[in-house]
Amino acid sequence: MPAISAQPYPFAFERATTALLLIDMQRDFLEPGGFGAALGNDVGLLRRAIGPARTMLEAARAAGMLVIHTREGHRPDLSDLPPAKKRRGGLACGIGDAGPMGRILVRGEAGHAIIPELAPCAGEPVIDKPGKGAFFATDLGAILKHRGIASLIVAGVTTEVCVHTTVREANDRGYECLVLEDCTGSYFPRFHEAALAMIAAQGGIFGWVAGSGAVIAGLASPG
Ligand code: TIU
Repeated sequence: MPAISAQPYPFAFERATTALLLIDMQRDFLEPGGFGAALGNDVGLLRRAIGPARTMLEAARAAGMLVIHTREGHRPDLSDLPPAKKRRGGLACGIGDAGPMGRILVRGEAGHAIIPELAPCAGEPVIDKPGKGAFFATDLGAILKHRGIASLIVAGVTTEVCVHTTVREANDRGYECLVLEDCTGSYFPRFHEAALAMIAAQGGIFGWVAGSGAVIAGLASPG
């Protein structure tokens, strides 16, 4: 069992019972013309996570760890889109509306896809989620249970929104969560820092925080 350097104290995990969870690394959040941009954000701020996340993904695959991807989005008929979520922000071009990458946050549209750098491989579950948390209204919990997963190494965007909501959900369900500081990102750098600090504060109230290098070194160790 590797035990890696992390905040607030070393994180121990078994390869066989740990999954890498990549949250919402979608074109709609990371490329111009999608939901992130519609909300007034600079999508470039998220892109610094792509390189480290790709290296982490390749290491997890090489170690034989389960990799799970999530995508935030809605049915084409928008029947799973809460009216409150549609209304929020009063956007001229919001969820379900036509943008440069197709209808925003709608399943099957170009913008809803995971960015090519982190495209899922055959056999890697992809969870389509209508909310911010990856457990809400999805079969993620069942998949983790059937695979015997106890720990989650979490990457993706955005740190304080979908990553945080998912880690909070996972923590309440009994999972040990490690959040990767260099493989997550926010449109607001100060929110990224605060969100990571909140995970590890109070003795790891939600889990652990580490850089991907520590995890990759741990996976390479014989332990
Ligand atoms: N707006 C924002 O920061 N995030 C989202 O809307 N979704 C995710 O974080 N995936």
